[in-house]
Amino acid sequence: MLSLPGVAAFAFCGIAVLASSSAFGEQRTHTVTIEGMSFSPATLHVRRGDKVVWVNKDLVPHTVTASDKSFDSRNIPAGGSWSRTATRKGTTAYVCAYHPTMKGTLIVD
Ligand SMILES: [Cu+2]
Repeated sequence: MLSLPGVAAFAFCGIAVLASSSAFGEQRTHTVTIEGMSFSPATLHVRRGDKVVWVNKDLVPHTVTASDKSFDSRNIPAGGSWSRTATRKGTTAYVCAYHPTMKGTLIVD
């Protein structure tokens, strides 16, 4: 009988560690390069809590604007960058507001 609380505490601890490593584990940073009027990679797969940096290597400004308006970098000047932390699970398509043929997809698990 005395061992039961110990087992329960150990099990709870294991669950807590698993939960924290999946939802709030080490934050990773992913980079999307904007170059030649396109996003590369066009489709990026990240985990919730990860940081995504868009780097504009073109000589003209661009934006990173979600089709559902959930995020919008506004103007990213030539040579500039913009970052955000992925907080919401799901798939979000985005475009450059200046050049709507530039399309990207952010997938957050
Ligand atoms: Cu653009």
